[in-house]
Amino acid sequence: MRLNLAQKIIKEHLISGSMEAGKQIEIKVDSTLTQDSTGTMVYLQLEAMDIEKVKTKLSVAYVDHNMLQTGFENADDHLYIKTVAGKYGIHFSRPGNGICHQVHLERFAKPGWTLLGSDSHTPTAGGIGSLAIGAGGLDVAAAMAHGTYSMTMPKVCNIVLQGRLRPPATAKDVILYILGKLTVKGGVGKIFEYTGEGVKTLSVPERATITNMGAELGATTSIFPSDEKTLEFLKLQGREEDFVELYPDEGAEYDEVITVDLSEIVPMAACPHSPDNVKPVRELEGTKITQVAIGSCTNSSYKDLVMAARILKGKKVHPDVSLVISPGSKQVLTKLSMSGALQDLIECGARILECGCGPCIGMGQAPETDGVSLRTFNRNFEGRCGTKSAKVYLVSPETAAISAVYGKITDPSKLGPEIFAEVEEISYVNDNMILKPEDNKPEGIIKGPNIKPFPLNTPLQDSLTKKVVLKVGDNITTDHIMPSGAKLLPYRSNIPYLSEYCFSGVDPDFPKNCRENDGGFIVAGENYGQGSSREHAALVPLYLGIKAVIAKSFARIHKANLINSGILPLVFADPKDYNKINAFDEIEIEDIKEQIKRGNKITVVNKNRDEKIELILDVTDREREILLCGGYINYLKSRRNVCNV
Ligand code: MIC
Ligand code: SF4
Repeated sequence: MRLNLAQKIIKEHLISGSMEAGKQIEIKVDSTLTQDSTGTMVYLQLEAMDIEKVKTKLSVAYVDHNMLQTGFENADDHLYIKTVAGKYGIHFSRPGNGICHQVHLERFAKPGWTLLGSDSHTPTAGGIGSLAIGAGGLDVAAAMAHGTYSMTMPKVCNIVLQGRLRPPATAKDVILYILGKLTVKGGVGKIFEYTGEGVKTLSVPERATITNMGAELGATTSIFPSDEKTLEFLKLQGREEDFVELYPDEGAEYDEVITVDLSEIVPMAACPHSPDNVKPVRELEGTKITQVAIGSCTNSSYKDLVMAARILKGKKVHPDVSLVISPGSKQVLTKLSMSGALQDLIECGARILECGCGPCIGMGQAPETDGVSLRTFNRNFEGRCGTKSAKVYLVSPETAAISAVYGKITDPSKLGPEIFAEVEEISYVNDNMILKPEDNKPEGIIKGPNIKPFPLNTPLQDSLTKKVVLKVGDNITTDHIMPSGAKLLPYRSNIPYLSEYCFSGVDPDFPKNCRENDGGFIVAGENYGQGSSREHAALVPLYLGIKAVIAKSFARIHKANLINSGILPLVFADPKDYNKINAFDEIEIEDIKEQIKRGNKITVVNKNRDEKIELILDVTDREREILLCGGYINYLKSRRNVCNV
């Protein structure tokens, strides 16, 4: 059989199952990454798994999200992660070293390897030919403990790139264009595999911009072949020995084929408040802006920032605009200073932030009331920037930089050709902020007072009668469920504290209603839980007593997080039945264990209408077991009796 690239890598790592779309498979995990805002939970869970050392070939713990240290909380988290990394044989990337995905691409990611990360943008490493998947914390902890990961075999969709980009169009515009076509749920259950003549014209960081935002499509991952461009990137990073050439087999088959002509791509922007609300920049020209933010794991490579510097050189940031720049890695920042580009950025009036996620996750730089912010990031959900009334547009660094000068959205097409001369790849290497396990020998694991135990569910009851404590519409994000930002991120290790803010932007009474009704059910529309991998969006509802979410459909990582937490992800057999349940209706699920054991059909009764509704529990046999046990940790306990939580 002629295999595509995704199938080739999966085949090489397959432990059990068959590579048929929709079937359960278990694969070997070569490497993992965590970041601090999901990492504390991951490591608490890893500790509960009672292992000596990680079973992966490489695991890296990054600190890049919770970088503001306004109190002891974030610093406590950093210290906990550092000590736990030392104990289990995990590399520790210190605060200041950069954003996990950018640093991983530069220093660690390898073509042909599997990577599981507790962050939804882990597929960034698909730009170098890794099969890189974002997952919930428990799955990543389990991958470190056992070296394996179970998932549903996705469909593989081929995106054939033809032609070459015509400046000022960029890789960011390509993925925005694809998002506009396929929408934020267009990738659910799929891997996007890029092929075609156009691939050769894109550098590894450009490819990584595209695979990074595959997360916004809802895809399991996205991947590029490993070719001469990959070799060039690895060589400049002193990692030539990590190179292997990887292509799909000649005549490989795909479940779907989409063709994109790079030469037709023009500068694009995702308008408020969704990454798929895409328009050509020229249609938005003249929109007044108040903030420009350049950076994030999508667009903070050396080339991205050099392009911004070239455009801003000798100019002045518009008086009505605040321009902030957060470089993706310490290597990028150092190289910018060596090449003089940093000087151009500082001179024009840019505010240089430290290397990290920063404004992308609302860690500072929240815009003013009704502000309009142009960002090179990947998500523009309402309120994510820290200001609910702000409007966020997602664009390329080129569009962002020129707009910062004019104070309004500006099409970069007016820039002269000299701006678009070739930019050399990042050739600078410095790992002195990466602590190797052999150099990190803590005396013990240090847990400050902010670090609280994670909540555990109880095995499923025989029947459940609960009120619908919340009814929401389509595309609810994990930012809606468990908001982040500078005020809440410091409490990612403190579920009781976070629970007071669950759904705070949607229904501030949600925690109270859960408490007064002894938990309950949530009813939702399509694509519930899109966005981040944060399992807090499941752990906090678990803590508040949520037993099931009944939705028209779910986003992949969030569905896995609900199952791992022992919360039932139920889907309406007929989406129209969404209208048959109102907030505060009482729903009864009788003989639930028996129903789950029998198959995937679950019948519930809306007691307020005395009406039966058919639901589907679309899970694998393993997931069925996990739900019956009341979540993954209980499942592990029941199987191996090794957990000491
Ligand atoms: C995000 O971009 O939303 C985050 C913050 O990186 C999340 C992880 C988190 O919530 O900590 C993600 O994308 O998974
Ligand atoms: Fe960090 Fe933003 Fe990337 Fe998430 S999307 S990893 S917050 S830079």
